[in-house]
Amino acid sequence: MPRSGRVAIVAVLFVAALALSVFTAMAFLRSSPPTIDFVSGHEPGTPVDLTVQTVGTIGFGPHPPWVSYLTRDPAGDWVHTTLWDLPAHTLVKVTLLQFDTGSPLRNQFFGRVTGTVGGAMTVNGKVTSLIDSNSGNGVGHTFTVPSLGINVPLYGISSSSKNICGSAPCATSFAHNTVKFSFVTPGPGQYPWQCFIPCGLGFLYGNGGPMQTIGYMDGFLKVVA
Ligand SMILES: [Cu+2]
Repeated sequence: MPRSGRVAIVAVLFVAALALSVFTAMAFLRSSPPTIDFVSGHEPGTPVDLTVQTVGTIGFGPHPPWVSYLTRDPAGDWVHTTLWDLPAHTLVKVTLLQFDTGSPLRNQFFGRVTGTVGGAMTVNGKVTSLIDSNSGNGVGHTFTVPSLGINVPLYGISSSSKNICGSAPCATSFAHNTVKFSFVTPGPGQYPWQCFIPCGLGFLYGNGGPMQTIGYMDGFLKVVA
């Protein structure tokens, strides 16, 4: 091959590599999940209704097999995100639809409900403040805001359920547990929240992948004045 031909091939490969790098960088920058706005139009003194779901497999996006949270926006659409703008000093009434199976906790501490109004939650309508994960279906995920002392263990569905949801968003016709609790937002600030069950299957000790990725098992309460 003449020298000019080789130079042309190297040049083409270089441009292709450069384009791929730029594309990858842009894809990374674009990948931050959206923030759901619960502040605009909020009447001071009234509670905010927050509905989220936990799923065993998200089923779409860059990591279809990963576990994830999803959030229902004020228009009623499910959005793949864990970022919420919330008004300060406001009661947040959470409905959490848990579509995933569970397992015994490695740390029983996370079986206790803390930091919610009344230190309790309801699971399918029954008031409780503790899940003994060594009996029944175990715990699938937690909703935990460490800086606010909030922890809510999410009771798993039976692994022998016939209608386990395989791809999000999951309709309530699939096997699920309905968990309800309330908490009061603090003053303005960014408060990280996450699941504390090592639910990242296939990662070291279950703590990688979705456990470290905002939009899946981590998020932020963006509390604004
Ligand atoms: Cu989890």
